[in-house]
This record gives sequence, C-alpha cells and structure tokens, in this order.
Amino acid sequence: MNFVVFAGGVGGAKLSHGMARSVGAGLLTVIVNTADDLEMHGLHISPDLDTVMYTLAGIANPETGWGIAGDTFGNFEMLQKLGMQPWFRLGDRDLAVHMTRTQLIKEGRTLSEAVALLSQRLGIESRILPMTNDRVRTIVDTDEGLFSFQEYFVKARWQPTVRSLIYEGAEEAEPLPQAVRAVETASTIIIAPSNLYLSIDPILSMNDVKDALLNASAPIIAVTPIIGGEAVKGPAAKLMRELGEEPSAAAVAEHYADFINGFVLDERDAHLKAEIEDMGVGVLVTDTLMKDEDDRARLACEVVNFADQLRPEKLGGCRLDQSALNAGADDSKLPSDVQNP
Ligand code: FO1
Repeated sequence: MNFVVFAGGVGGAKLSHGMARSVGAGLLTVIVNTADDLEMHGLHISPDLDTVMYTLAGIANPETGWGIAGDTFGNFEMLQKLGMQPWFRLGDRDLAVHMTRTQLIKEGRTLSEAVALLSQRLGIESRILPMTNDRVRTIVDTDEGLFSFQEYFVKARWQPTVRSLIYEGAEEAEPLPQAVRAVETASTIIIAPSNLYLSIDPILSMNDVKDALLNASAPIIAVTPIIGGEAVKGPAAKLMRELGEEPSAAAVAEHYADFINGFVLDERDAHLKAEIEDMGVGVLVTDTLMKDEDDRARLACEVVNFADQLRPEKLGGCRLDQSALNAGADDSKLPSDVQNP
C-alpha cells in the first residue's frame, strides 16, 4: 500500500501529518506545490515544502503553521536596523534550512535531492517530493497590477482583487518523475484541504499530472478547504469570489470533479451532499477541522477508510497508531544538530 497526498501549505501539511500517523510514515508520499517558492537574499526558499517538512518533523510553529516552533528572528531585526525594510520573516533556524538547500543546489543537486537530504537530516520517514525540479512561479494578476506570489500573499496581505492567476513556467516544466510514478502506483490519492488555485492547481497545471490522475487506478479523494462558505485558512474563499466562483465546498468539488472519485465535506455543509453526489462523486460528511494532532490522524483515517469503500477490493483501511499520537512541536523534538546549543 502506498498513499499519495497533493499538498500546499498548512492544511496539506496537517493532513499529511495525520496520514503519517494513521497509515505509517513510510507508506506516505507528499507531492508539494513549489510555485510559491522565492529567491531572497540569494537564497532559494520553498515555503510549502518547508511547511510540510517541519510539520512531519514535529517542529512546525503551531501558531503560524509555517516556520519553526520557538524560532527567533534576530536576522529580521538586524535587517530592519540596517534599513533593509524586510517584509518576509525568516526565522534564524529556518534561515539555516534555506542556506543548506541553496548550498546543495549550488553544488549541483536538484531541488528534490536537496529536499530528500533535508528530510533525512530532520528524521522524516515519509517521502516529500517537490512537484518539479523546474522553475514554476505563481504570478497574481490583480487590480493593482502583477504581483509575485509572496508579494501578493505576505507583503500585500492578499488584499488586492485578483483577476487571474498565471503559473509561469508550468507548461515547460517537467513534473518530478517520481511524483508521476507515485500517482500511477498509489493505492490511495488525496488532494489535501489546500487552496485550490494557489496550492493544487499549480501542480495540476503541469503536463502529464492531470493525465496521471485520470489514468490512476487508485481512488482519488479531495478534502474541502472551504467550510460554510469560508476558507479554513487564507484567501481561498476571497479568491473564489474574485474569480467568479461561489465560495462553497460544492464549487471546490466541481473544480476537481473530472478526476476525483470522492469528496470529503465538512459536517457544517452536509446540505451540499446531494449536489456533489449529482456530479458523480462519492461524499463523506465529517468534521474536517484539524484543531489538534488527534484531529489530523482521525480525519486521515476517515479519508483512508472512505477511499477503501470506493474501490472494488478492500485494502484494510488505516490503523491509527496510538503510540505516535501527541508528537508535539517542541524544542526537544529537534534533531540534536538543529537544537539550540
Ligand atoms: N507568511 C506570512 O504571512 N508572513 C511571513 O513573513 C512569512 C514568512 C515565511 C517564511 C518562511 C516560510 O516557509 C513561510 C513563510 N510564510 C510567511 C508563509 C508563506 O508565505 C505561505 O504560508 C505560503 O507560501 C502559502 O502556502
């Protein structure tokens, strides 16, 4: 059995963490959006990859969802003092990850090789794959002009009204071959409750990915990032409105309807079940909010069991590994080489 999760930032990372605990970390492959990546201070920064990596390593900052728990921002304060007007907050420990990744790439490794090495050094058993080793960048076309993704998201606090999204480089990019292979051989494929336009569509927009999903033998399940017409986190609902969609879980299901077999709908939206079933998509109604680590594992387990119902022969569902519960994000979880001296 092997499980594949398509993920962006925080929602994808949380569900991946739940999957690692409920099906076993070694059986999990997470394919991660890299269209949010940026170059800053000469460093290659991969926010979504790092959010997944830190979450699976148990060192993610629980308040922000991104960055490292307990990190300090001495470099940021110094940049301010030096009049650099920094707007993207890189924690001091986080910075070490960007420095390592950038050095590995400069030495000739690919992004995926750098991620594999970083994951190994952070003690992560699951396989984290960037969607591609090529350069793909989300450009946000707004009423205030074109923005690079992080300028829109962080600097402009996602306030400009979006007219369209451009996944620059996606057409020429080669999806990571291991990611395509993982989709082809998966026993279950999950589209995480990540932003459909900013996190999942960049992955789907590359050649071969959609075909691999359409030809996959595994059930494909999407988990809603929208509850009661609002995004669980971030600008998904606002973007849906601005791009002419009704911000609802049903519209998300419709967005994915040509390749998913099942949709996980939040219990607060149970009234949308029939509408989604009419799209030819199976529906699981449950509590999709992941407020704590047990919620993540519970939701992951329910998704896996739902997928099992959608295939002709059962694979035995998930086992919730109680011993893996409560792996909190505190300093003691850091491998010794990244702990404070
Ligand atoms: N998000 C913010 O809102 N403000 C920041 O200063 C910020 C810094 C940052 C640094 C490293 C990193 O990996 C993520 C960071 N994020 C920050 C989050 C990031 O912009 C978004 O969460 C994702 O790109 C959207 O999925």
